[in-house]
Amino acid sequence: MPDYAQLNQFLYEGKSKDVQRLTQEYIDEGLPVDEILNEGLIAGMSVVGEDFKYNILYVPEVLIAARAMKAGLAIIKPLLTARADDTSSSGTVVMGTVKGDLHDIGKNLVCMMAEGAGFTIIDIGVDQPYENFIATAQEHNADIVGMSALLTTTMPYMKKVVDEFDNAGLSDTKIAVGGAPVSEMYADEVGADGYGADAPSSVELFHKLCASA
Ligand code: B1M
Repeated sequence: MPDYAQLNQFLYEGKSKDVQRLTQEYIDEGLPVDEILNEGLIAGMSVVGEDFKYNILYVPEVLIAARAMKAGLAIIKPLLTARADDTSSSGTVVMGTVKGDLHDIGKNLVCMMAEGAGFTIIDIGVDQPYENFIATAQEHNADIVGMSALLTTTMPYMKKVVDEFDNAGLSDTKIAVGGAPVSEMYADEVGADGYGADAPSSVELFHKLCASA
């Protein structure tokens, strides 16, 4: 395994072009994509998160680092979304970040991996009210609705969405939740059908939820 410190550092400094170049170099060298993702990109973003927490970094720097993260993910995306068998869909998933919340890197990663696993993904983006989750799920006859929240102030909105699905008579639609402050226990508390800790486990969860539908 190479020393991913250089990639971590480029991400921390928000150097998008260097992040893209080095990510591509690692792919060309044949390094495992999940290793580049976890050790290079996600680990770099964790340091950003820590320094943000302790006011060593501020919103503008974090935004630039997030842009660099997205630049790296764009290089990896084709490898994550390439399907082994693209003839049939494993199921349809509507994914979005809840109202009031603008974080989308983790959600996007879940979308990419689920797409690679054969799911049809309808990504409705960030800051989404329950009405959009419901309307999109109905329009696409979704098997699963996945919600992301990164803020302790926005995670309670997940319960609102679950409740509104029930009120609309759509309790058959499986609801999955995730995001850094969310836990299995919280998922139970809001009445969701499952919790995804990270992108790979979310894909496993989607398979399980579709099988139990
Ligand atoms: Co913000 N931010 N941020 N931020 N930000 C956090 C979340 C924070 C923990 C930072 C900190 O203090 N250490 C903190 C929240 C504290 C809290 O709520 N208790 C915080 C704050 C406070 C804020 C603002 C309020 C700051 C301000 O304005 N003063 C503000 C809020 C804006 C808003 O949303 N209304 C804000 C803004 C921003 C930026 C815009 C600058 C930027 C987001 C850019 C973007 O997403 N396009 C940003 C970032 C980048 C972060 C951190 C540093 C990194 C998040 C990230 O992308 N991680 C974050 C620190 C942290 O999380 N430690 C932080 C990498 C990503 C791969 O991981 O998103 O956890 P994650 O996703 C994982 C899993 O959680 C899971 O799978 C993913 C892949 O493994 N997952 C799911 C995620 N969603 C899922 C959905 C599923 C399943 C699994 O559905 C089924």
